[in-house]
Amino acid sequence: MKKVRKSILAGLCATIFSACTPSVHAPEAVLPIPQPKQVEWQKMETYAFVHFGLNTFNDREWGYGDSDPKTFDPKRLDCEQWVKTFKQAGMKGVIFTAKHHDGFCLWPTQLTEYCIRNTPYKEGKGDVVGELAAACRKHGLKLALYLSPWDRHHAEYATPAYVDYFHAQLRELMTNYGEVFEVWFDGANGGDGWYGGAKESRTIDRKNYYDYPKIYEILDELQPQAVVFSDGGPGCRWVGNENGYAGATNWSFLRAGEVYPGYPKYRELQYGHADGNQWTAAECDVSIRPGWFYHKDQDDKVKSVDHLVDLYYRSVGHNATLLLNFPVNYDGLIPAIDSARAVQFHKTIREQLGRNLLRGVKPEVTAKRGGKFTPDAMTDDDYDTFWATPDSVVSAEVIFPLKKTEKVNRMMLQEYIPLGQRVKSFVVEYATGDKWLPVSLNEETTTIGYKRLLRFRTVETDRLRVRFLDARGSLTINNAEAFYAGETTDFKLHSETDELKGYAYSVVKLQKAEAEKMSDRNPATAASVKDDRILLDLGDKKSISSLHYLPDQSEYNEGLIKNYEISVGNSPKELEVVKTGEFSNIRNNPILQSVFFTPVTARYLQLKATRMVTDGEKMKLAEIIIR
Ligand code: FUL
Repeated sequence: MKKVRKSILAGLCATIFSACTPSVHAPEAVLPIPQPKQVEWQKMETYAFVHFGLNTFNDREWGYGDSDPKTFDPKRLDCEQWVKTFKQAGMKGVIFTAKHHDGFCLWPTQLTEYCIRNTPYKEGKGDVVGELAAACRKHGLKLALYLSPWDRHHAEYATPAYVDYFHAQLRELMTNYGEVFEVWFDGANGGDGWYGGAKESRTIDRKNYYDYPKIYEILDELQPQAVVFSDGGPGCRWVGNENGYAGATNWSFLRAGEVYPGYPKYRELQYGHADGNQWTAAECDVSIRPGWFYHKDQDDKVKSVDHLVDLYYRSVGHNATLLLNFPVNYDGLIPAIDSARAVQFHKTIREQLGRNLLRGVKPEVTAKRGGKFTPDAMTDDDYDTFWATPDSVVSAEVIFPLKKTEKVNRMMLQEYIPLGQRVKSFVVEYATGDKWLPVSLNEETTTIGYKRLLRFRTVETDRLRVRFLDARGSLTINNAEAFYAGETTDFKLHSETDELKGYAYSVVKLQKAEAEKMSDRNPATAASVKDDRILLDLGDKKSISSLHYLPDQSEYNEGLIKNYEISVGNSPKELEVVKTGEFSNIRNNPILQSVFFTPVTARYLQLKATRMVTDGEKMKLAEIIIR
């Protein structure tokens, strides 16, 4: 009802305004942009993975391609049990291993005998893909399929004949089970296998062997709505780890053609390519147990609810999707403990993010485009309305006045990605008295994308402020929400002792005895620095994303840095600034100061004091930690 009235009103206003004011043009897209199917895919947010097959019955993670099909004998297989679990766990779909690397097909394929037709399951009449597809249809869950390009069973693997087989197999699978939302091509390939009894190691040209252009043609013909997963997409990309999280900085772009299965710099996939020209958002795959397939000895290693909740914030809340794997056991069921954890995980997220403190509030902004791109669009419930700044205005502030003073420790922001991902840097603050202070986070606030969730130390306030500092184009923010999640255990700000762990370094041009005072993990000793900067040498290139600075802790807190500039590089002569800013409130509260920046790989880091709290004073550093 609300929506109908709103759209009639909007229509009326549009007619009246267009009669008397020049119409406000919509922001231009900032390339690359997603295809509509990629937007729909990202809106799914969480979906399940199922690894099940001969491996399950042979206690293997990577079958060699020689396990006997007769061992596949799930006595109580029930795809509806799986699907009901996923529904209760808030999942929007399921991706199933129709064929894993061992080459065994869980549907009655006509193309190989190494398939379910030759198993005791339903006396060879079973079809797990078909049964799962039916259960999904019945309960309203989307289906997707994993088809391993690497096939350790097939005698002709590594020759052109296998590629023809693989394409025909894809065609068969994509024809018989209705629409799929994604097709999963795993990156593992090559190496040893059974290969029809040859038992040897075979290598392939990882970039060209499978003829991906042909594969895309097949999929465009048979499943045009499906998003294609592989290490480098093109539909969606691997996130570069199997732990279930994306970088806090996460661009939904890749440089087209650069990433392929086996890409050596795969850790970049956590962050995307900021200068990429192809929209390929990240998918975080992780198993609820240590292994992807079921192993009895992992029954006591199911991830805790806190762990899953933490991963949700670092996947969905980091502009990616969460693909959570359930190893089905040899009965053919998801074990009770796994489903209980998954359902509780979903319940916990719903509770934490249940009461949106920004719903319906009127945001105050420093830049307006006008027309329907009003600030109120950020706090309505409509995905497709958004606040926009005028063309070329890439920074602006938004104040969200709450209805009353509230405890707050979560914030959610969304950009309207159909027009591109834009925001490069932002800050979240809360009002206390007449001051604005930054909220305490444990990660950098750079990108937003489809969705960014922030967890921070609880504040009590009646106003929140987001300062958008930089973007690739005008701002297009369609949603802002804030919550009090309770005092939870999924999120721990690094404690002081955690913070004390970091890379070893030496300090260039500083006496060793003095330098040690800032790395001795003893807050009572502080290094005096004559210059306005220090250069730390990590000895080797390291992936770094934060600097932690404990100011002098002596009675009068000497040598406090007020404004800083951090630069990094691989030679002392070529340093690039990665972050500038101020250590807010350091005079009154000289606690550990943490600066997070976009992760970079570098050997040197320079901290420069561009302003001291007391002019003319030299820096004194109790501890400097680099992570
Ligand atoms: C990996 C595979 O090699 C694993 O067996 C599993 O399927 C996982 C999801 O992807 O690369």
